[in-house]
Amino acid sequence: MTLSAEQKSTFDEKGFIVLPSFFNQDVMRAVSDWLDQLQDVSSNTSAHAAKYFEKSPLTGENILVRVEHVLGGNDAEIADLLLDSRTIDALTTLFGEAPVLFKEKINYKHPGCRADKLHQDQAAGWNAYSDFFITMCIVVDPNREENAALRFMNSGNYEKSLMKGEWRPLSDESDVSWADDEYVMLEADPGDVIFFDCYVPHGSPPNASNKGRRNVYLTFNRTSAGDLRARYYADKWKTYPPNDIEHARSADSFRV
Ligand SMILES: O=C(O)CCC(=O)C(=O)O
Ligand SMILES: [Fe+2]
Repeated sequence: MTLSAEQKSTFDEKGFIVLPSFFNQDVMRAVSDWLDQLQDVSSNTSAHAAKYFEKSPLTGENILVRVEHVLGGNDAEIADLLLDSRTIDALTTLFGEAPVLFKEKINYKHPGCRADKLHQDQAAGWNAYSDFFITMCIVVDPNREENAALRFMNSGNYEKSLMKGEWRPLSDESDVSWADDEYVMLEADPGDVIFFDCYVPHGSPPNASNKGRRNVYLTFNRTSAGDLRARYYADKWKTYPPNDIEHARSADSFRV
């Protein structure tokens, strides 16, 4: 999609833009069905998918919180739907050159899921790969205040570099007491998309409701930085491998 000059300057100033109804409801139904299949332990639709389970700090249950590395196997149809020419055009405008996929994940923010503490994505070890990334967040289920809608810094008042050390959140709070006037809550509907840079502070509270919400996060780098995905995942499997429901990690261990 061709972004306007105003959308581009908003992105440059604030580090994010919201594009309502970027994907239509047919596409979102297909994405929702795909996420259901990925979650189903008995189905083998995507043998390469890496699942992450954690113990809920709210309920004590072991729950799925994330699936990574989901494009590139037999998910080509979904990849075609999501990485269509509109997506590539928008990213090309925002980067100033063509994008390459760096990583992809689905956050299953099910009831009981812990907070995503306030953070910059770049702090998740990404400096080892490149100094600039843009993530496309695709909203699959309604994101509302009650089910832990994302909060983003809305003032542009952040540095385009790490504001704390690697792996450190910007706030240790699990609630969103950090989300003052400088932040905006992004309630959003299926098909809405948020493009955001790797430095803009954001996070969400625990999901204390009985309504899950799933968002897909596709992260890209500039073509000039190279094709980094295989190296990123090879490194990740060594330091933070997927697990299964019987070996759920504590919720304190989570990473971006
Ligand atoms: O889904 C969320 O609430 C936040 C996810 C996030 O920021 C991340 O995984 O980096
Ligand atoms: Fe994040």
